[in-house]
Amino acid sequence: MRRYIISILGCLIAATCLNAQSAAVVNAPAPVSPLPQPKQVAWQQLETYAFIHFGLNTFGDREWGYGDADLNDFNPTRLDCEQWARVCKEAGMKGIIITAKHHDGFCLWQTKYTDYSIRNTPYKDGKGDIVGELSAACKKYGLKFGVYLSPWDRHQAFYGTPLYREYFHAQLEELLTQYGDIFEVWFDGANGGDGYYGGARDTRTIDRRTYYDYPRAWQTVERLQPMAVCFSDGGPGCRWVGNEQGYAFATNWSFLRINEVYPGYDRYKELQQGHADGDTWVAAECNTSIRPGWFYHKREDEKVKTVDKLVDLYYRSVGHNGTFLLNFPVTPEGLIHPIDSANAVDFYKHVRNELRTNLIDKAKVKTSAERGTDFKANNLKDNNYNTYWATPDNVITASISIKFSKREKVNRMMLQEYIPLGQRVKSFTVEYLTEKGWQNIDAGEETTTIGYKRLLRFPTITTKEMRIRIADSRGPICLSELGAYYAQGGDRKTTDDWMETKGYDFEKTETTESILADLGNTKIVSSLHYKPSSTGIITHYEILTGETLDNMQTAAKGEFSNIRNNPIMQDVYFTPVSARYVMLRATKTVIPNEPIKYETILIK
Ligand code: FUL
Ligand code: CA
Repeated sequence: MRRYIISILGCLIAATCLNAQSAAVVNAPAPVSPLPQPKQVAWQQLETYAFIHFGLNTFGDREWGYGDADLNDFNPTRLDCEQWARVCKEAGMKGIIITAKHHDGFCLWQTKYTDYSIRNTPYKDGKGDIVGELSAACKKYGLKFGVYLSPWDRHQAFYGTPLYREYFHAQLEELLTQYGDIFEVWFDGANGGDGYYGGARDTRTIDRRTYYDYPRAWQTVERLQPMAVCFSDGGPGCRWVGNEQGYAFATNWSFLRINEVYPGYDRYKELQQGHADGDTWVAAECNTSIRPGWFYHKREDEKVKTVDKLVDLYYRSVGHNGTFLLNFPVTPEGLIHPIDSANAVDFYKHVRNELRTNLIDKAKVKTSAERGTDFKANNLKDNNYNTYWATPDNVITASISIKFSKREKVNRMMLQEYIPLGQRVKSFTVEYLTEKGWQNIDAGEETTTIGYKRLLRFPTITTKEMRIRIADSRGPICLSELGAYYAQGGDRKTTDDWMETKGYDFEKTETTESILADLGNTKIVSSLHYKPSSTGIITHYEILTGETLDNMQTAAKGEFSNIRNNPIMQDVYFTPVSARYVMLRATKTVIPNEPIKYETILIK
């Protein structure tokens, strides 16, 4: 009994000491939900990583294979996954995600579940395994590794039945157990309906919300690769940014109203800025290809994104609180094309040069309010993301003053919130001191959210003093790091998309499903180029040509693959023919029976 009392007393004394100690320490601000999981924070800190699109499509010159391509076509002669890894590393990419299986159903690994795989191709006499080869190359170069497994499968006869669901889950298990650590699993939302389907050649629609049983896939990932994040339109790990051009909006919340979003979500444009009132943390991943298409097409060798364009996208993805997923379409030889690698490596050099010298390092930083000991203003400039400046409870507006030791030129800024405690800032301004007093910088976009990282570009200012004013926040402000830089020659650049060369002049007659071009007289015609508008988008087409209107012949017909998500110029080349009239006819549109529209039509 006595011993019992003593030990209770001991506990009480220990507890009191603990309390006394923590009273001296200022508590961290309470988290403001939704909160990221630690693995989501680690994923966001990767900032830039690469995509590889490669498969039978590469050999068929297609964006979306129908699922019937001949396996003998797959024979890269110089394939070298280490070349891919080296290029990505030098381009500053922290990992690589590969299309293990795209919509055509062709598998780049030795799967046990289908014959439609690398095992039955001439590549390495059927002994190759490109998922394995790339995972080894990534390990060697210190890159993370991820897989894209297309839920839609245009090859399998049983696509659309419960059996296919089992197939999909079994393949997922293979990919998660045989190739080491995986950092991201990509579940695409596309389903265009028609396909080969084991020879049936029909159209199959599934219920995008329920058919694949995604919750089961997410549990499998959690169980087998607990550090991996799952990508889809609605996460749960990270979300599509709602466009395939590689940028997020300036205002970008890392939240979604999770029950509303599903793969193939109709209101996908909302994903560009997230849901400010969302209940779940699902940050944006900005994906784009270094070329117009995702797979390699020789005709796009002239259309590789320029260094300026890539740098611009970096500021609008990583600098808009997202990650940047940059795709390399590997060539039929099996290599990243030299134009692509040169531009990507140069892109990284440019970004590093622009943000090389942080003028904050030598500046004096003071804040209007401070929480205390562990949350001082100096935490904003210690190059450590895990230390942060915070305001006291209930203080949701504040200013940060930055004094340089001399007048400095500045045209870039960086702000980072400490996201493990939530995304908070709703509105801020950046000012600089001039002879006439304080003036706003001209960021050219709204300065609202910050999130994990916000980068601003503005015309060069010269000043001794700057000031950041946080005007509104969802709770006490918690900022990790600040940056101010002078990028040489770096006044804000806008990049125009490349100019298309001109086609023939024509007079047009439009109906709801066709556009008839009259070239005025007979010409040799060999291609039609179509850029869709935002509505009335054609997915399946027929092109007819003729010298007279009563004798029009089909010159080409087919599908504009992936046009809804990637509304780029569609190029159709056909056997040259002499014609005065050329007709583009829609046999199917994204929204059935919607009158067709277009942004550009060129006939050459
Ligand atoms: C899209 C797919 O349909 C494209 O082919 C590509 O893989 C892209 C990354 O995602 O939705
Ligand atoms: Ca810090």
